[in-house]
Amino acid sequence: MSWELLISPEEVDKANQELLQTAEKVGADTWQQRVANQTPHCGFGESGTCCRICSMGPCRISKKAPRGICGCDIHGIVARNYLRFTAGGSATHSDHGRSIAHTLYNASPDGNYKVTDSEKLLRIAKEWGIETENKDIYDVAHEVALVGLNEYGKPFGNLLFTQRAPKARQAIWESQDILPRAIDREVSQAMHMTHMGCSSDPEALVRQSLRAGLSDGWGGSMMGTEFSDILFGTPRPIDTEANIGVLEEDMVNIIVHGHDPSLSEMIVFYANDPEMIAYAKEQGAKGINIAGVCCTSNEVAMRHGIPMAGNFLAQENVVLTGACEAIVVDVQCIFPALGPLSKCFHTKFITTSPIARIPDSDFIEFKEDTAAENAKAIVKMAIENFKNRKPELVHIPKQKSKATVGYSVEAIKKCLDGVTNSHVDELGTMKPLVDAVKSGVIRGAVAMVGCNNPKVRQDVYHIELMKKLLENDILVVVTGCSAQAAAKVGLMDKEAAKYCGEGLKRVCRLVGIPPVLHMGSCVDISRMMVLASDIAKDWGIEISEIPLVGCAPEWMSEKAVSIGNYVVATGIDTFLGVDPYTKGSEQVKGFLQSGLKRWVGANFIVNQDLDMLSTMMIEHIEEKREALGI
Ligand code: MSK
Repeated sequence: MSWELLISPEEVDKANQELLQTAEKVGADTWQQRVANQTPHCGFGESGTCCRICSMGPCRISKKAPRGICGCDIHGIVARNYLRFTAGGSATHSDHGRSIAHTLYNASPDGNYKVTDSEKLLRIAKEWGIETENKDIYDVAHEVALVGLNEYGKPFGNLLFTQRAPKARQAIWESQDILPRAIDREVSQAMHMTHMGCSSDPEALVRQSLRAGLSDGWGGSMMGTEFSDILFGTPRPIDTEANIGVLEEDMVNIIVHGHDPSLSEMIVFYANDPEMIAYAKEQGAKGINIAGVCCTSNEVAMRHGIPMAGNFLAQENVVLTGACEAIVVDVQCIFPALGPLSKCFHTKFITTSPIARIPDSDFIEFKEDTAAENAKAIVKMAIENFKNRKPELVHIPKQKSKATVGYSVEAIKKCLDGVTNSHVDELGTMKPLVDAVKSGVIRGAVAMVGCNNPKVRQDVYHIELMKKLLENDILVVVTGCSAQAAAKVGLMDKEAAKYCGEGLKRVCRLVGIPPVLHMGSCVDISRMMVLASDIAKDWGIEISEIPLVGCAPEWMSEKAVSIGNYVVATGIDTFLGVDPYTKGSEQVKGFLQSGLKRWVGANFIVNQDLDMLSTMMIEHIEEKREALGI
């Protein structure tokens, strides 16, 4: 099959090379150089067998020294490291959710943040047993936010959102003793268990990894997603463009990067302010162009159609174009390298959160009550910086693709309803999709997520796997940097349906969707959990029986490990292209890559070989079909 519509990896490499030439010209440091400096990596660190939890060490486990000074063996050390990795990710996503909950708590009709999706707000209030009759919508919002905030530290009971899962899945969590309690408690317990002199039993440590992960996916992340929808709108399909070519040579380019939409929404709003546009023109630009990087990009693309400049490993590229007036960041996945790099150009590197303080940046603290002034000041700063561009350094590679993004669960159901008229309740149903899978028109689905990692050729694993799956009539749903990888090369263009197998091609054309569905940012993997739950309920089977697998071929962050834990604990086999520092222990590897099947009906599969990954995913989906007799 020739995929001539798509931008090829060779074309991407060529564009990257051009930008690296600019880096060389200005003496800038780039991640490509730093990877070379850091290679080879430490073998102990890579296998998870270095322990620095107390100050007696660090202890490195080898044949000659099989135990740490406290006597902990290799399995305990690897499992403790794994749990700490998970806890870091769970804390990060959940704190993002907490900050959105605070924003919702402070929303007011005449304030900076308002309720946009009152339907969703009322639905969640009902779900949580909050009285709504004759109440002002903002009173309901504050009550919902407060109940959400209590989910972080409530002393008793389990997380409310876990009740969204099918009963059978909830029973598995209960019987395996991994049903999450308060969100902060699971992270705290993870840190306590891994303190010197506590747990060294790998099974107990892996079990807590699942529970801490679940408190993220069915707690903090779900809160982040749902409350963002209430505040900024539930995504609906919208057209946009992606890749570095979305930067405009004659406009003020402002890049938003990070994760929390509270910042980017305000920047987008003020960049469209006629007063600001007039000011940009006064300064010699044709207007203001906002583009996104990483998950912030997903957030504003799916709600406003803001173009996506790139994913994680493209963050330095936007500065290297020499045409970036400001890169504005909030939290997570931000290279500290942006500080010194921006100093080689005219670019303003603006940090906004006390959680992500980075040297060589301009810090403008973004607060809920001063959000409008903060956003205006940032946009103004970028505009005034336009005149400082060095024309001899400006080079924007001409690469961009069309994309349709914004497939929330609600939007997917609406699209399906549109063609089948199967509308059964206010939210629609997954039945048409289930029927397409049952009949074999679609063989199954893959949820592809996660980052870039220089251990893997950038974006190539994401893209090549997607192509193989689409040819085999397997629907691909994506989030995070995987979503941008797809959008950048053209896989979210509805025209790309022509490359799918006959069945999937028919479905895409009938429903009017691209073959790769953009479901949002990293916290929006919680949308995928709801999707899987709704499919299981509408089909009448358990989640682990659905011909569905997860895949994070280029993952790199602690958040991705937390995600992996909750996706597997939800019953979805998950394929990884990068090892989570566990290969040092046969026992831990054994739990993660097979033992979990007995506990939760799914496990991890780790394989660095691209062809094997795709073959195994397709086989897995076919095995599930066979087990269902379809
Ligand atoms: S931004 S966690 S690099 S997906 Fe969510 Fe991308 Fe990974 Fe960050």
